[in-house]
Amino acid sequence: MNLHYFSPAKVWTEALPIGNGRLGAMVFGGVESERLQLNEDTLWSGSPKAGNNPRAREALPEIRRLLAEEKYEEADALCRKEMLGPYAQSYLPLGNLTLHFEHGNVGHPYKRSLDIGEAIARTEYRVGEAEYVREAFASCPDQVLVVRLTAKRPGTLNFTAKLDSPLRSYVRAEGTRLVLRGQAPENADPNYYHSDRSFAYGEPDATDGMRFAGYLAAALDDGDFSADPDGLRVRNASGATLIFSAATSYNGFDRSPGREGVDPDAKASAWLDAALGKSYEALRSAHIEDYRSLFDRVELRLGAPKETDALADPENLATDKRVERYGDGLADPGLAELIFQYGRYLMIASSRPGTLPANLQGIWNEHTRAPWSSNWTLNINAEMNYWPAETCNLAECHEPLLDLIGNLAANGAETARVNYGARGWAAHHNTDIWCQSAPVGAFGHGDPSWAFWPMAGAWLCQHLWEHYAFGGDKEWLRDRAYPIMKEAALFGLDWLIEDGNGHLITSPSTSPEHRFVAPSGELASLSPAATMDLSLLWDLFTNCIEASEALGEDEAFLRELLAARERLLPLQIGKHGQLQEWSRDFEDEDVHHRHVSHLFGVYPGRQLTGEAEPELFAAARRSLERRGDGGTGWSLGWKIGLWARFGDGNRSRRLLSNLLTLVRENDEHSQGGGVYPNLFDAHPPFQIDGNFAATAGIAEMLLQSHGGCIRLLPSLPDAWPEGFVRGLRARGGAEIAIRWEQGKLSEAKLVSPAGGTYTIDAAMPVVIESVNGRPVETKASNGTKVMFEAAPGQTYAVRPLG
Ligand code: FUC
Repeated sequence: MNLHYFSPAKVWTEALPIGNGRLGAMVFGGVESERLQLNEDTLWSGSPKAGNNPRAREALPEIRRLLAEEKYEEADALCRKEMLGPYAQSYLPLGNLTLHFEHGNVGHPYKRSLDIGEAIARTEYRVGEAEYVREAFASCPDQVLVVRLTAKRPGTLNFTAKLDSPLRSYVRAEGTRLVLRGQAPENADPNYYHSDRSFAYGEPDATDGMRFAGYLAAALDDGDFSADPDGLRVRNASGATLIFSAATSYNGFDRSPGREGVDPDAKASAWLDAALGKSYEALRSAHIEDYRSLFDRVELRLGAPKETDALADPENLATDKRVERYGDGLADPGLAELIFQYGRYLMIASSRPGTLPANLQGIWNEHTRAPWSSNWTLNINAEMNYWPAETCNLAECHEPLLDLIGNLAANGAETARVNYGARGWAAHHNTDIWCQSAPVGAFGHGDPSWAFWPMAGAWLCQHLWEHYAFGGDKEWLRDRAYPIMKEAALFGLDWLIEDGNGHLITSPSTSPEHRFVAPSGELASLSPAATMDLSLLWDLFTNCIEASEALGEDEAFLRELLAARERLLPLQIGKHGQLQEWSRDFEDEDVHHRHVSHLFGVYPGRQLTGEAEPELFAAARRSLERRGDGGTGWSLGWKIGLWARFGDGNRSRRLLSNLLTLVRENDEHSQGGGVYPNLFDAHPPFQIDGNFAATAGIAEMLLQSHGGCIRLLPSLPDAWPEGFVRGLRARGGAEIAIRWEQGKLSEAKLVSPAGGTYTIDAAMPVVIESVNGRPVETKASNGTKVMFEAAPGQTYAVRPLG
């Protein structure tokens, strides 16, 4: 499991990411000049600011009236003028660690790699007789970045290590250390909005902005060392270990990082001191052990490439070339394995308990004004990041998002009250480290098609429910999740209005970012009851109902939700046989639009299944057919999962192939979605959501567990006739292993840590054959389904009948 290349990275999207959830680096692997571009996940612009807008509440009845009268363009204009708030803040780069070597710029042979089995980036080359090796990793247990440099010929390691930052900062040598100190701007606008304060720093001693510190130290095996502001100098050494630590003054989403911040120097220097007290081997083995405790939980084998394939030896083919060949139609199931596990690697590297959630770029960002502020877009991208967390056995990595939802709910209660006079909490299209919950858009600059979307709470709460549905922690559900879900549902109840025909609708609403052709022939965004709103509220109400049942409490509220769910405007089938995206059968702005919001109920939702809603399910499939197989990276990723839910594994795989299109930075021919040479998802530009969706989508092809039943191989493509997967998780807490041959199940194993009742659907007659390897009285399926009681920790083996 590794990515590798035979030349250094020329651009950022060729560099290799390492991270411990909080600290991240992009490793370029240069010969004469090495660059590690650095990030710390709490380094953001701005400070807590309420963006709520009381004018929204006053304009709401008028907008609803305009929409009832089908005056769509007028409603859009009024919404833009009256209902928006300020833009959210931006995630920022920390800086760079650069190493200048005194051995010239030719290293030959040369190789750099990222071993995702151990989470270590390696650069190896020779200069003459001297062999140089560098290893870099981001340790979670020790909270530092570690770079180990060795030269096999004694005394030939000569280099200078420097720190710099694109933010307001200075570098000093303090004793034997190099210290970078700086501050973040009080405001950084999105790169598509321009104001006098687009990138504005506060007064040095009275700033509201974040402060940060980075510390670099070296531990030498031998040779000479000196430190000055220009860098740490290492001369005539054979081995050296560099340790980098960093911290910011971030002190929670509701405190000014400037005026009420923590001391970044105290944190960063404590981590540095502790790491300096350990040997490189100790740091390295603690890192590997920690990483593997998460990564090793899931194994995937999709069969070896055929001997005739040029890829019989993928070790000698650079990963970007391998992607190119995949695009050429070469069978290479190993690349699908790699992209699957890479998503898990990226999640472990960008989202750990106590960190912030993975943002649009995970934690890796070099831009001071990054695309879409590298923050959290809530109408798809932030949720998509976490689609693999539960199914791919990384439930702990889900926690940062779950924490963020709690903070957002706190701010969102004020937004619901001020903007809409509603109970509960609401959040919108976008948020940041300060948990901005109001609509964005600079009070009139943003377009309602994206800026106005009060449904983020409903979608995010699905994550709280799923964490419980997979993990089964009732105490957590009662104390943490359910109260937040309930408050989101209260907002939903207040946001719904009567349509005059006995149904409940939302108004105004959008199908995020996609406009329709209004009767006037103009494009418009706002209309009553877009399908996504109805599906999100169905999902939220259903999850709250099931939560209240599981907890045995809050029955009155449960009944209120049942009644409201019953009265939601029914979803409709349009003139093309499609699932209507809006409550009227409008024509699309773009039938190939990247968002497929109206299909939420198919995936990641569970409202529409072939069993429960055969007609709507078929219509949803028709909608996806019409959308086509193109799109941005994340859009392709979403469609992998959707086709898996429709049971079409070949189509899922086609979408996966489309996602495995090589995109090169600054290449005007690279237009559509795909992956960069470092396998980062290309929107383009880089956005990490597509990586996570690909991982989740592959899992969904092999195992599904929505709708009360565990489906084995529900969507296996012809191209993966043999395979094995272990460690995928199903709702109800079971871990599943599946082996298949000639496109058919040969054996499955289920183990449930807490035990429970499970129904397995193997799409063929099966028997439960053994428990913990001991043959038992076989229990055969009724048709293709078998229901059984699993005792805690016991392994149940399922085999085809006969
Ligand atoms: C939404 C999408 C864009 C992009 C952005 C970050 O606005 O429509 O494609 O992913 O989020």
